[in-house]
Amino acid sequence: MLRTFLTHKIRKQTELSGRLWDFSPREGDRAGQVIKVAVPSCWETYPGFENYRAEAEYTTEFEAEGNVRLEFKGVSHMAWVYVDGKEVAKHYNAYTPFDAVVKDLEPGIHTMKVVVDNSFKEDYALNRPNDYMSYGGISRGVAFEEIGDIYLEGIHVTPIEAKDNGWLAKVEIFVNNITDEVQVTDLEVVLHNTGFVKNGLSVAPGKSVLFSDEVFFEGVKTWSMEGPNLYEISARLIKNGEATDDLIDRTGFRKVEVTKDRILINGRAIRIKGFCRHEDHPQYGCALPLEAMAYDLNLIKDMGGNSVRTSHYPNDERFLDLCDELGILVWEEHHLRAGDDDLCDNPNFERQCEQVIEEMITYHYNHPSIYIWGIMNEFASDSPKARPCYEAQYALIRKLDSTRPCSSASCKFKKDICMDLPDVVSWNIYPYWYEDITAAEKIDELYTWTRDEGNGGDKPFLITEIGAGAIYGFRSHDHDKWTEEYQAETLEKQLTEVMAYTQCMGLYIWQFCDIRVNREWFMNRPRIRNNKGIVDEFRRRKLSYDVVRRLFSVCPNYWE
Ligand code: ADA
Repeated sequence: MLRTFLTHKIRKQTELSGRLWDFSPREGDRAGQVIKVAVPSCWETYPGFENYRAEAEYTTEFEAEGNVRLEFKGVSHMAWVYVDGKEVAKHYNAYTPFDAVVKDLEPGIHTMKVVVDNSFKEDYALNRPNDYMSYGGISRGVAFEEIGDIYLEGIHVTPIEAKDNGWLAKVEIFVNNITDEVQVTDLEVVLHNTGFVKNGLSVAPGKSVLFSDEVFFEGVKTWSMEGPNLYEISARLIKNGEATDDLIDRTGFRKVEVTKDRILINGRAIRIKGFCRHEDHPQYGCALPLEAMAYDLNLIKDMGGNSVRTSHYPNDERFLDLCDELGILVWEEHHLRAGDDDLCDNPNFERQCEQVIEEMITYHYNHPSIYIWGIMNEFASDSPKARPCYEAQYALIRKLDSTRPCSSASCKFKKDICMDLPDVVSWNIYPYWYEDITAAEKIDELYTWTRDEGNGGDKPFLITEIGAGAIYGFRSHDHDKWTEEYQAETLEKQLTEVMAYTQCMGLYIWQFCDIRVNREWFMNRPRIRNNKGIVDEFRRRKLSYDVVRRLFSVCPNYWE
């Protein structure tokens, strides 16, 4: 399953992932050889391809006829899709879904080939050697769907207000008419106890909005961390009394607001006890199966965590589904980790950042767990050249979603010139690790500067990274850096000091688990890993696990 729930009961969807495909590298000693591999997967997990960075081909067959919609949840990093030898889609960026419609297929067996490239080049401005591993492969689910002349493309539900016995929400239904003529259809929508029908809607050729209105949903309960109530919304197209297509999505009703210095969910000021997490696992690369994702979230919950930051890219939708179900808040961010302002000279840079933002918000809009959108982690927020990128990207987010705040995790400290732009001020700090300073001093210095000189006003103030490294199993009485003892003691000090600073609305630990990094990052990265995980890459608990658990567990989810 591509999600944790069924998205169609009428439209026939067939999953192409969850089976073996043919894989063939295009370069190196093995160029042209074919091996059978499971999809989804990363090729770095196939023997002999641990460091393969080039193009490769994945091929499979499927039986269909008529109009077919292909859906890819994520191909890392660039994808070209061919059906029966003809290019039908081309997509940049590993971490967002994309689709393609192929019309009028003859009945029978068809071939699908996906050419995948994870190389580093100027064309892929956001895919660079980095402090995490950028894997290659069809790393998330794939399906094909049989569709008619018009099909439901998306549903957005925007909760507006809780009423006595339910919620008022805006509902938007998006439809795609793949013919050259106007089509007429009836629409039926159901959520919980509320259903409505619109007859005789006319749909112009191309993509359009079929319905947009405010609807009162009677009897629905509010979504919260403690009560993650979720509801399926089902839309159906009806012609001559028969359902021709359907789409089911899931949402939760809750309100996110930013007050002077806090973020409120349903009117209560949230206190973030979070973890930054990369999609990374020694056995699966970034293509974690559902059970491995659920295991990570169980560990996070066990430690008393209430939030995940999807550093540094949009995550698999099934992970977001699980967060919705478990009441875990999500900071989701587009794909970028650090870089100098000369990246702005790359003509692809801004366009690709905006493309990821657009796809992330369009596809992930209904997840109640996402409470904030992030952009450009540790980019050049100290540079006048980069400032227009921040302005443009915040403007785009606000245009696409006016209900959630936005922010950017900065490490530029007193040189930052973009603090006036976000809704929330966010800092990545490493006291006792990269900097010989206490966490209390560092946070106070930043808080005072943000308000007095940094133009940050009195917005909510958040620590988006704090942590220290430790090699699993490296114990020593000298308590030096890289020992589990040093990490545990450092986390104890960092968390205690930051959590005592009540002006700060919370923190994200860097990071949940140890991760593989690109081999170019070997310096300061023993084992070619970023070792700041509270658990190691196999999810074995370091000494700091119990420290975090002790401190997070007694800290409430809200400021009150
Ligand atoms: C930064 C960055 C992370 C990671 C971290 C570290 O804050 O955002 O991706 O590289 O530093 O471990 O140094």
